[in-house]
Amino acid sequence: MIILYHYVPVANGGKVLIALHEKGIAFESRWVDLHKFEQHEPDYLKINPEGQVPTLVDDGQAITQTSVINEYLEDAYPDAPKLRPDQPLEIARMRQWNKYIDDQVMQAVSIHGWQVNAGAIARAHSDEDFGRLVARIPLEQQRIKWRTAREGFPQEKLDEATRQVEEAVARVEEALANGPWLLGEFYSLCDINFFAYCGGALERMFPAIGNRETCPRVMDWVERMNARPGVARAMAIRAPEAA
Ligand SMILES: N[C@@H](CCC(=O)N[C@@H](CS)C(=O)NCC(=O)O)C(=O)O
Repeated sequence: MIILYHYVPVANGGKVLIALHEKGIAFESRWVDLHKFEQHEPDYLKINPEGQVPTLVDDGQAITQTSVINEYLEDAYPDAPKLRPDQPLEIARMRQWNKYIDDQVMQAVSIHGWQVNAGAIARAHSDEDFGRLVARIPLEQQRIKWRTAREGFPQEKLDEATRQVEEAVARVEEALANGPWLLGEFYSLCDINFFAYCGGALERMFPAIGNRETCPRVMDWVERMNARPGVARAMAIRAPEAA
């Protein structure tokens, strides 16, 4: 049995939720509320010692890191619809996209997400409470990120992140000339990856970049993504009490 520990269906959580729904793999959802810092609770740290979501637990074994999780699903559930091509060269192309998206695009979009969302969560706590919550975070880089989000990221860092998003969207716009998907005819994990971290939120977070004038092919691709039943089902997931 699969259990997925996750938060809202965007970014890292959205990426695995979409893959599971696209593949039609049954799973149990366990909500980890980042607003309540539940990802750093001792019980959750036993499942994922890095204190991050999502974590997929299959038959009692925990798997972390979204791109690893999504490729695990390809290997462990070969009868489910495939989201990874068969040919070695195509697989390499998919992984090149995934590496670029994970290492650069996710980081760039995430700074803006942290500035707005994590910043608000962090500022809702008193200095004392916040200090206590941050002390429980296992990863030093995450402790730094939470503290920075509370104070606000430097403008140069935000501007550089925006430039990287612009560059990524231009790269995807160019690749989609041979669409409809990033690898051409084959819909794959790199479409899901770019959508979860950037494409799905592009119009809302970066309206000056994500619009029909600057990137018409990307905007059409976002529509195609949203029209997929697996994507729609994943995006509709809400906290248990709000469902
Ligand atoms: N590289 C990790 C990143 C996971 C990650 O950054 N998760 C975020 C949620 S979108 C998180 O848990 N943030 C809360 C925290 O770090 O305290 C992956 O791909 O799974």
